[in-house]
Amino acid sequence: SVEASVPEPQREAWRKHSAREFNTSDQFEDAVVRHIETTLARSLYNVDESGAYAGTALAFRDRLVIEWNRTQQNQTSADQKRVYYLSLEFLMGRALDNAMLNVGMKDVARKGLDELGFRMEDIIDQERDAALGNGGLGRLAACFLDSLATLNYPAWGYGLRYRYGIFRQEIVNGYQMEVPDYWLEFNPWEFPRHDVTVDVQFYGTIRKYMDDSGKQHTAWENGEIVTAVAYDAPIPGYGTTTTNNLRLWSSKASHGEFDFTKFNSGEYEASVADTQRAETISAVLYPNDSLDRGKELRLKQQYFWCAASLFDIVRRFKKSKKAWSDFPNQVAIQLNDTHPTLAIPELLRILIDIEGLEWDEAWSIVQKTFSYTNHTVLPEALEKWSVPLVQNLLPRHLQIIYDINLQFLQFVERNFPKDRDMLSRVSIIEESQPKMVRMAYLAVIGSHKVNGVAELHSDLIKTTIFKDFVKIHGPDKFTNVTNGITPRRWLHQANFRLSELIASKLGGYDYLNDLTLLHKLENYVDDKDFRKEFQDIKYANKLRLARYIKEAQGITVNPASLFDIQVKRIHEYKRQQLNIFGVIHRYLELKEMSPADRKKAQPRVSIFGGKAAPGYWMAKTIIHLINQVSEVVNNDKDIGDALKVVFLEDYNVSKAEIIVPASDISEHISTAGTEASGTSNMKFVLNGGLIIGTCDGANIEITREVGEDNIFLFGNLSEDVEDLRHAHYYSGLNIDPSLQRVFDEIRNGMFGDAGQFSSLVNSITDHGDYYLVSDDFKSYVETQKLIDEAYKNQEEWLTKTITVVARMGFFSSDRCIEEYAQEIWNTEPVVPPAKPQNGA
Ligand code: F58
Repeated sequence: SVEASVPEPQREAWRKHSAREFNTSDQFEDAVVRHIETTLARSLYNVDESGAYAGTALAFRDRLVIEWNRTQQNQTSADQKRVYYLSLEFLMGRALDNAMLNVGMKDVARKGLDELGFRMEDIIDQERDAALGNGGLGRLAACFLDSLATLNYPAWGYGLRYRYGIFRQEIVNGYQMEVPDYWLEFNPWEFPRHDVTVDVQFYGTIRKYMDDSGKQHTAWENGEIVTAVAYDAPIPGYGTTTTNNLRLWSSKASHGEFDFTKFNSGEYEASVADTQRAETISAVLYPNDSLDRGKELRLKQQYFWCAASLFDIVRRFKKSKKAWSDFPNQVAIQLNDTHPTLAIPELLRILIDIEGLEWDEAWSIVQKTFSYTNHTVLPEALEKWSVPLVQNLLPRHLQIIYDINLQFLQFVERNFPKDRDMLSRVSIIEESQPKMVRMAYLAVIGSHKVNGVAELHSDLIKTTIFKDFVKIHGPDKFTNVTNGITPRRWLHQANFRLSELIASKLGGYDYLNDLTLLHKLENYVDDKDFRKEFQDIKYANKLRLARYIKEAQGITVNPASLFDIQVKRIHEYKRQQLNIFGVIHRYLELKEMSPADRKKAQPRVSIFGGKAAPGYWMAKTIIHLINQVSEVVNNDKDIGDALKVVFLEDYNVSKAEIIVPASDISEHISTAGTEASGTSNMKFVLNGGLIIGTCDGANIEITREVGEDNIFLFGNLSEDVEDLRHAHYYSGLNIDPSLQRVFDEIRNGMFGDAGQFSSLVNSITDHGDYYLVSDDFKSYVETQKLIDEAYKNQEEWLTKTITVVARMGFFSSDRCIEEYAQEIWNTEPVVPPAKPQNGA
């Protein structure tokens, strides 16, 4: 065992001096003040909130590190299969509040901070978001890390340590501007591991040679080397001591500071340029959330991260001295979308070129090790890399990909001799000009399981993009794991009062570890006191958001209005344009009413938030229109509180924690068949908000769980989408008069220079309305009317909101992780170690 390797006297000395966790507010204050005075070199007289945040974070970090070290040791001795979650994005948000709650020491810290003269909320607010992701895919990875630790699975996240996360959004004159997000100025949560490095090669040449025994070998040589340095962050589970590791790689020049030969020979600039080129690899997160642009730097990022992670995983495996055939019993690698697909040829390269395995054995290990999650069917998001690009950057990997393809196509040919077109359809190499590597096909072929992220989506991938592969590999390779969210962050942290209320009825916080226990809340749906408290909490959350809106956007909103929220990346398929057209329609109707009727109308606040990809003009136009409508409506004296429109700048995880608990209605209105799952839909409902949505993604399963009467569905179904598009093309659109009127007013300049919005309106009227806005508008507006009516009956509304919360148990990311563990990874949890007696 690990312990036996150190002599007892030394172990005794270490035990005696081993770091101790704080347990009381007094001990917490000790730790905070010590960090402020020594780590930060500040004092009582010059410490501000940022200093107090730093001291608090460092105090908690100490605690986490202790658990983290123990967890790693314990998992190593347990010698079980580990899960590696490879994701180019981890949208973590803030860490302090989460650490305090997961460790269960927030109250202790609150008391301590109070005694030191600080308010907990202000301290939490000092932290910058770790925004290393675009949207749902990155946030899902973060929820999964929380669940993996909470459920005691031995699991690591592997990603890139971007110096710049997703850009900060500023709205200037109604337009989105992007500001760089340099978030690393002070990040107490990461540990640089300058001793954990991997040299990663790019470019270079291939040499084939024969050894003395006549065996063929392939060497990849003479490339450019970039060094990957590990940065680790502890991931604490909730209610367990398990603290897992998130390892992010940072790139630097392989020769350290600069190339000294160049430096000495006077080529200062060249030596610095090399350094910077290396550092560029991990410099910035690509901010596209749906478009694959095929940039070389992106491919470099992907390989850099895959190569470093696999080297690390293989290094860890080799320490165990097990046979290679045991690799898939020790290692499960989940590919979060196709971004890490190069890990497949990379593992083959390691096994064959470096470790000397034969192809068949290596291939069997690879297939058993990998599994792949698909997050989209949108064709423009499916990754393809040009063959010449891959050839130049990764010549050996291209050969391996061709070898995989050859074997695969031979198999297909043997099994489907009659279907001649099948070969070109399923080939990893698309025969285009230039040829392209289809990464999704490579991921499917190299994995033993492929999953979609909601039932409809998992069915769709089997009948569309992977149809042939279902025939080839059989249907069992394809499965569904409906997404989920962590109830720790998205209920307990974001909506503590509601969490407390639930705990008071359910006899404690067990429900945070088994969300299905929420069903017991249905027993209280008629309980007067419970109802009152539930309603008060929603109102308080709306008040908190109203204050934030005032502070951030300068807009006054009435918290008694119906809060209607759509926050997510801005995209035509998510249809924020449908929402804003609906808002304009509402505005026009209000304008026409008599003042008396207007008074009777249900007051509403339409809240939007989300970033557009910097190069996505249509999305930016949608943001501009929302802001222009906001300007006009909010300043219209006739309208008053009847309608307010807000665009919240710079939507991110920490803002979501304020926004999500405050909705009455949230919008999840993608064109049917386009949103793979959605996860914010789950967050809103879990917090007692109802949703208006299409029959898309996880909305369908939410409906099944909460009941049709408790959700507002509208619009066309996914099976009709193709016919509708066809009809648009051949017989034109059918634009409802109410939508036509909206277009007319936009074109007449009601919201400023009409030219700004012509491309948006024309995309519907003249360019086929690909996202079916015209088809769904009427049903959307009618459904919004139903919502106004339903909201007027506050008692019934309240009953619905309580009922839906009680029925959301299915959507915990803990359930997802259990499904992945059983159906895909075949892994077991590792029981966390008991705490040592001396508290160390
Ligand atoms: C999202 N994908 C899906 N991709 O759109 C959403 O329906 C789903 O709930 C979520 O994944 C989790 O499964 C998504 O966020 C990206 O942001 C990619 C970033 C990299 C480029 C391609 C899109």
